[in-house]
Amino acid sequence: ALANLALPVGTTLDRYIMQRQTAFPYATGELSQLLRDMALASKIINREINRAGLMDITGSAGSGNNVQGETQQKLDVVANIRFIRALKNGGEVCALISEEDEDIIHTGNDNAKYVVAIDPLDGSSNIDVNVSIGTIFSIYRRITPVGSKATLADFLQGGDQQVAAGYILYGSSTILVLTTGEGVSGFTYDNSLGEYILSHPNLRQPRAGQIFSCNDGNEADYPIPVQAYLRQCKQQRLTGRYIGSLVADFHRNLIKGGIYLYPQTARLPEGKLRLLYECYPMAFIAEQAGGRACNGEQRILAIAPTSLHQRSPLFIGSSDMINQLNGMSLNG
Ligand code: AHM
Ligand code: MG
Repeated sequence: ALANLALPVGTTLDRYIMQRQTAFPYATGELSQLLRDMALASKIINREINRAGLMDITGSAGSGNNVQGETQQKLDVVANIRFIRALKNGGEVCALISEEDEDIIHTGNDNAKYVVAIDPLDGSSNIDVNVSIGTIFSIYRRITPVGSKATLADFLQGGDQQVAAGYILYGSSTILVLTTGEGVSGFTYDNSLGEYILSHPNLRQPRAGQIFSCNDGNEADYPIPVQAYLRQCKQQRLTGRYIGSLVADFHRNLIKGGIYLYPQTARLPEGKLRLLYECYPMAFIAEQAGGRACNGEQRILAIAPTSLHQRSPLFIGSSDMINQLNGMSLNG
């Protein structure tokens, strides 16, 4: 079953997905097609992002480059429209939820088996200033009968039920990081080929690292044990790095080793990040890479969800660092 991990660097995402599918003789290819649809949508977003500076400052240039009939849109709205369209056209998704939409979006493909939760363009404060942003997605097999309309229950299965999750980081290069529950692989986008190429097979997060990432301006609001942990990081002269794009901060810490913290604050008593399309998918990837993710009390993936857009505190990254933070919480 781990055949996919043996694929060499340089393999295209398409071939990787194909190979994976043949490793599962009963797979029908629908998840494979869905992953391809996600990749295609992300290429379109990548194109839009790279043009953003030319499009009248991320708004519309009214040049016909915009999503049809949707001029004067911000990039995050454009990304949302693109992903929804790609998943509708792809046919493998019966419904999705998005950070940009209050309610469940039904694609009309009631015979499809999968539902998707997505943050189409995360790190919105960075869009206008040319700093890295990302897309985050999470995929479930529906639990309602095929042929019926998907319901809330399909989205509130809990993080441990995800069949796949991934993110795309639009950074100094564009990379797609993916898990289907058998480890984590990273595919760097080759612009000239229009292909994602396997560049980071079997990604493993270092057990510890030198980096802590949080919005230090909020420190006085953090729970006392978190403050104590941060004090320790600073006493040990760890490096503070915070981009303000979860995908970029997570990705750096995944590669180099580190911890990302978004605790509850006075202004945001549940934390800021959204459980279904930010915390769950990142937690799935972290655990699959040997890292950990918790909310200060339990594993993120074990949290029982109650609503589509609920928030959660998030502590995620290198296992030893999360363990140490949890130890401080226990000792108060
Ligand atoms: P967004 O979904 O509105 O972009 O907010 C999510 C982002 C994360 O990417 C990032 O880690 C966090 O918000 C930064 O928040 P803050 O500016 O409070 O530090
Ligand atoms: Mg977001």
